[in-house]
Amino acid sequence: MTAMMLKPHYRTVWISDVHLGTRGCQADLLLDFLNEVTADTYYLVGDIIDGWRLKKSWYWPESHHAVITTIMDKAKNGAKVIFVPGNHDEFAREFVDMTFGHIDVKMNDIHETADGKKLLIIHGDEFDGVVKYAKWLAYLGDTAYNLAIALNRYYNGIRRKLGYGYWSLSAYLKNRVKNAVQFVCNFETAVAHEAAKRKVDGVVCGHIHHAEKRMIGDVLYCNDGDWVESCTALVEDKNGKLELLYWAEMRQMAMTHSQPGRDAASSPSLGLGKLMSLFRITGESTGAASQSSKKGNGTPIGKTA
Ligand SMILES: [Mn+2]
Repeated sequence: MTAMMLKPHYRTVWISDVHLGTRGCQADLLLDFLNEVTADTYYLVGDIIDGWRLKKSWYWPESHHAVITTIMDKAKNGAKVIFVPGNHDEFAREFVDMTFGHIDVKMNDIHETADGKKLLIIHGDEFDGVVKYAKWLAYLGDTAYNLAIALNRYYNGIRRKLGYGYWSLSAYLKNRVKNAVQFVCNFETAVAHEAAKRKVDGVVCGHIHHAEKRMIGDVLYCNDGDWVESCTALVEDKNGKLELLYWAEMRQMAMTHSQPGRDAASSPSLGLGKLMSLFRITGESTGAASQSSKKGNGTPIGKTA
């Protein structure tokens, strides 16, 4: 618990797949993370703002806006902030090599750790096509592999011009749960392959919402996860040591205690049968049951809930 006394400071922090502008985004947890953790350099590794979803329907609560202003404040106050756009915020790819409010926009980047490791920083969506056809590409070799990456870019460019959304790997995975493990594995291999080709020591990416840090061949593969489900960040300490932080788990206790209104919402964990009997008892004692029986729809429990 002594760690709670001092706010942790890191040399570098990587976050991605925040999906601001969607209901799934865990903006409150991310704000908590940004307030509790400081760093010299922040990498925003894509899909920070969900432009696709915002185009369909506008959803922009205060907490989502606060994430942007908090990051911009950090940049203004001297932290280095580098934004590598992803497929969901690819509108920002038009501004690559420009600076906005002290935030550098880059297509990709090379980060050198304190102990001299070179890491390629990419979002990772360019490998979607490779992941889909990984088995054939393994046979066909590097030329086919490079062609697949180019085709993927071309294909999504056409889709965009026709007004379709980006082909989403995560949505694809959710519909094919059985193959999800294989697909994640294919993605990781494809990204590591690219890093090896570029002769770097490792790679940091996002995109598949699956935090990971492991060696793939000679390449250190890091995925900083997401802020929709797992709420994870990759961090580098002053010695160059890399670590994944599972913020939702680390802060779970503090967060549940700071939300007093959550007791009612968590009661379904009692089990449905128990919950229904609870409603029946309270319904009878307050006379709600007799009211609903007058309506004659016979579902007092559903109505009171
Ligand atoms: Mn993505």
